[in-house]
Amino acid sequence: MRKAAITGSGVFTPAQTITNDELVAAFNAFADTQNAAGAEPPIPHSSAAFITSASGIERRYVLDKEGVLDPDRMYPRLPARADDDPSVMAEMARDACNAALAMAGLEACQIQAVLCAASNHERAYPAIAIEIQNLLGTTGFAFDMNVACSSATFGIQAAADMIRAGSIDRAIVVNPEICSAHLEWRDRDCHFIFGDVCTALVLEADDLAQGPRFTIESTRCATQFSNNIRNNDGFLRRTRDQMEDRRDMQFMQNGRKVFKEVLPMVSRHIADHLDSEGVQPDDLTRLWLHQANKTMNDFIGKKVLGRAPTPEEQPNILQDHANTSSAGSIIAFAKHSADLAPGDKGLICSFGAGYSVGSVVVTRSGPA
Ligand code: CO8
Repeated sequence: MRKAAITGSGVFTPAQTITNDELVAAFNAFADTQNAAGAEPPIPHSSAAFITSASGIERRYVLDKEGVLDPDRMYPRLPARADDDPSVMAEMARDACNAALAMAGLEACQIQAVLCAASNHERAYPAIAIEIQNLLGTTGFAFDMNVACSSATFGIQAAADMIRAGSIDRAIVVNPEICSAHLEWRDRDCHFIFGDVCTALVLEADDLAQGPRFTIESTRCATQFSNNIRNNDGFLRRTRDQMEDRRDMQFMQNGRKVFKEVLPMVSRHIADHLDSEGVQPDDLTRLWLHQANKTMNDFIGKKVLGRAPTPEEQPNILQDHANTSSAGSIIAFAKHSADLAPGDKGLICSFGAGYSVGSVVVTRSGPA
């Protein structure tokens, strides 16, 4: 069967960053105001030391720092776009896609499908992906898809399947994540978790690609229902009697349960995937894991390899980006894959809400 390969990657990062200290100062100012006004129960202070030790996150990129850090607002300010202007997500995507196309040495008109795979979409229709198609000048078709944090790997499987089946030769899978707009920055339990970013991958039929590439050997996706990561926002919102700011319309999670339940699911998923492909854990030069929590990644890496992975074998980027939902494992891949030699194998794996888990086994191929 025809194979697909990843021939280009691109990352768009917003210009502004928020450190843990800045974030905690804003949160504590908010808590002090609420407590002075008689908040019941009182809101405890957040702590930068807790954030770093519980998650490994040190800072995050955001589209609008000022709105998030304003204790009277604690929400990004992103001005509305006119109907004829590109959406924020499509603009982020254009930058990431152009970088991926340049790396692949392709023109946009050679791409026949754009999959915008992300946790949230700026509008329901006419699809962010079709807007991206229009901005870039790609041909064929485009569509949006959402599998929360696993959107990118599920998108890779969908695009690779189309290439393997022969319906297209080339696709872009793009993951614009504006997590700052869907995070409750006033919730101490999760206010530190997310950041904004966009990643893009160019996928091509392996037999058409000339340059260095990552041949996709195999993909595997799985879902298993859980309520532990949830948001209830959606098009029925204005039909509800209670219209004001409802906490459940933002990101909600039971982080401890997620931690406990997702770890065995992901470790087992990766082990089964490698086993069915006849790949030994020691055959892997690199693991590009979802970037939610450093302890979680340490655990999964150890379970998969049977020993603690080195930072080179399993690079983390969450200290600089925080959790960027579907984009996390792709940032790790984009930033830490250029040094692999022909024949080296690696595994991209994402996991999150659903629960969902997606894994992609790749081999570095083409010229050195
Ligand atoms: N500062 C100081 N102390 C704190 C803070 C804080 N900010 N927050 C909690 N604490 C305290 C608690 O009060 C508690 O105190 P005590 O022991 O006295 O009761 C103590 O710290 C421990 O609290 P937790 O049990 O909540 O802390 P954990 O050790 O579990 O760490 C984490 C919290 C870091 C959230 C951890 O549970 C975690 O990372 N879990 C996994 C989360 C995960 O992977 N989620 C994936 C979600 S992402 C996804 O799927 C995509 C969704 C779509 C994206 C949408 C965009 C917004």
